[in-house]
Amino acid sequence: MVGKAPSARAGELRELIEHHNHRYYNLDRPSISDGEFDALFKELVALEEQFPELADPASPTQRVGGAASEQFATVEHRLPMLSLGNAFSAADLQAFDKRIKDRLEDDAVEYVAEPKLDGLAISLTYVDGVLSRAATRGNGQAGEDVTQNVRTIRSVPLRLVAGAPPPVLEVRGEIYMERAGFEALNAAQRKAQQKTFANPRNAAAGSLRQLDSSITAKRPLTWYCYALGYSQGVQLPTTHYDAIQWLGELGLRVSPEMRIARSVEQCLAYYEDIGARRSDLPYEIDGIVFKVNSVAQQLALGQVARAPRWAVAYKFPPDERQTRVKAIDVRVGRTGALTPVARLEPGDVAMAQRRRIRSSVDRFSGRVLTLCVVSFCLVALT
Ligand code: 5U1
Repeated sequence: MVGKAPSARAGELRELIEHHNHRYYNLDRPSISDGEFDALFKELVALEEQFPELADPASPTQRVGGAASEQFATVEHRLPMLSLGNAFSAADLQAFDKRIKDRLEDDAVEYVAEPKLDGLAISLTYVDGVLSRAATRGNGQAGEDVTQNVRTIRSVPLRLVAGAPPPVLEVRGEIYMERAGFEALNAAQRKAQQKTFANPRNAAAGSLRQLDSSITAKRPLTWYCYALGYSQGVQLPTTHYDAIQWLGELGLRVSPEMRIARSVEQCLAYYEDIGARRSDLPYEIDGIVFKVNSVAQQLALGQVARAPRWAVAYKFPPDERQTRVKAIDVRVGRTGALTPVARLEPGDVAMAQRRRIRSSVDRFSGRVLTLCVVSFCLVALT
């Protein structure tokens, strides 16, 4: 660092580290070796130790820090975080397309298609390009402040990379765990005789909601952003597709699978294509999200209840893996309530399958309960 002022070198190192982080985590295109990256990182750590006045919470050295909290603070969303209506068949999707065209009185509608990740919705707010708040969806109006934890996720930039950042920019997306990371985490949990997670979604949720961010830092979480939230002082793109491309240029992680579909037939072809490749993707998805591309058309369509009229999640059928119910234990609670618990053969049973088993067990439970009430009445009468 010959001849350079410490503050200038620190700034340069921070930019370089964020740039290489972005190439590594978001673009999958590293241009330096791990050793070279570590050398830059170590140089910055040493510089910040030597000159404490250079401290900056947005420095890449500051991802994990602060004491464990007692609980998460509640934060209001400036704009509600909406959920999505569902489609379960091609006919549902065609009906969605028709509703949109009828309402707009316009047949010129383009869609943006992307996989629906099975994770947790998140809102990230950048103020002057610096990550200032991360909040869960909560009830859509207010969520939990998980900033400390989200800061530990390497693919979430602490500072936006390109040019002059907008004064306020909120982005929304999904935090998730890739299957490989999930398997490795469960193997480590088993080895440490700690509880394992049922699926990547549970693992992601459990990891994000740790009160001690140093635990979150060890979990293989990542994310994709899929929408803009509240913003100030910036001219936004006029299509959803361009907005997401712009977020990618700012250094945020966006899905490489996002495509424009110019007709409902193209939407259906996309759904089939991703469906066929679903098990090859490194993460779990439960459907495809289709959104009207034009922001002007989105505004004209508006929303119903808590879901926009301009977007839909076309769900995949439940995962059909087979397992055997070995036995059903009926547990009697303190109040006399009977809870049937299915004992399954070991193996990974998808969530949906578990839900179906639960509902058939619930029906069984209803019958057991009726039987017990009838027997009780008979005993009481005799
Ligand atoms: N890919 C994707 N997932 N997802 C979830 N896009 C997307 N959009 C969402 C949600 C809840 O909501 C929009 C209304 C922004």
